[in-house]
Amino acid sequence: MKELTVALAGNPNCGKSSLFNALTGAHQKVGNFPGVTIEKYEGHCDFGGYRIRVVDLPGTYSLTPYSPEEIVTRQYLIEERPDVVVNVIEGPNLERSLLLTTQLMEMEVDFLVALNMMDEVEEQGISIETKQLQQLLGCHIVPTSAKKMTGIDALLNHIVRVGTGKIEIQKNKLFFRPALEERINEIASLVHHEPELQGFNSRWLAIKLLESDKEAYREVRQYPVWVKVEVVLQEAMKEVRRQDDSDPEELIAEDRNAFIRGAMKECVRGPKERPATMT
Ligand code: GDP
Ligand code: K
Repeated sequence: MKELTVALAGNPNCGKSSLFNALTGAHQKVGNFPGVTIEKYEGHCDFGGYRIRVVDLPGTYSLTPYSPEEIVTRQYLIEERPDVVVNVIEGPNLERSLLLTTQLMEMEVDFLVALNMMDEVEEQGISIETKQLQQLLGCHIVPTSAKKMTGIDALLNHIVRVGTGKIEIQKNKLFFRPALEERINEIASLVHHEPELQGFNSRWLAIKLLESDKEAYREVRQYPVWVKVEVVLQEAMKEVRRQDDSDPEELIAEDRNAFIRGAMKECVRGPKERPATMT
């Protein structure tokens, strides 16, 4: 049987384990991620002629390299390259969830969104324009409830279609303000031509360097291209300090948040206000 590898990524308490259980049932085992004591849950199920191997990544809000959970998740995505990443999102907490989503967009992984806790979304009278949100994120969105066990087959169906290339992923880019874009492009084209860095998405690496991401620094510093990259980074820092009294890292975070707020404004209504309770 042909195999597909799927990784579940999402915030803590988004319902990842519940969804993992719903997808893999009794076919599970637990181990550890290499070098750390974080448990690695793996399981599988057969669907549509494929054996789908599911890995439950640790819960994270972001992909900066500052907590073991974030490091493990990021390394897994870069090194293991699963066929499909399922970004599990907490429907009632969409805004907070989208920070991780923007970072998956930046990594340009093949992902789709499981919009989980749809039962709660309905209960709270929240309406989410999934079509519109799909357009903005450039990925498919499958509404699920791991609690009510709804949307599970639709999710499996999408996993197979994305994993086998039957659904094209748009891979929308998240664009930053022009001054940053210019620097991102400069750095990306430098690292793109460094043979030792071919395994990385150069735009992503450029964004990380501008964010002063220490893992990205450690990676790029090893190679001759660093001399040129460092010059651009220093110019960028100086320029941003002079013009905005800020640093690139902060502006990147601001632009990401602006994208998220825009998406919320366009796609989400509610929750419905409940009648005030008499006291
Ligand atoms: P994880 O930390 O992402 O693995 O999240 P869990 O699977 O442990 O779920 C966190 C909490 O959310 C638990 O209390 C689950 O029962 C609950 N939960 C998970 N999925 C859903 C869902 O679709 N709807 C509702 N209402 N609750 C859910
Ligand atoms: K949990």
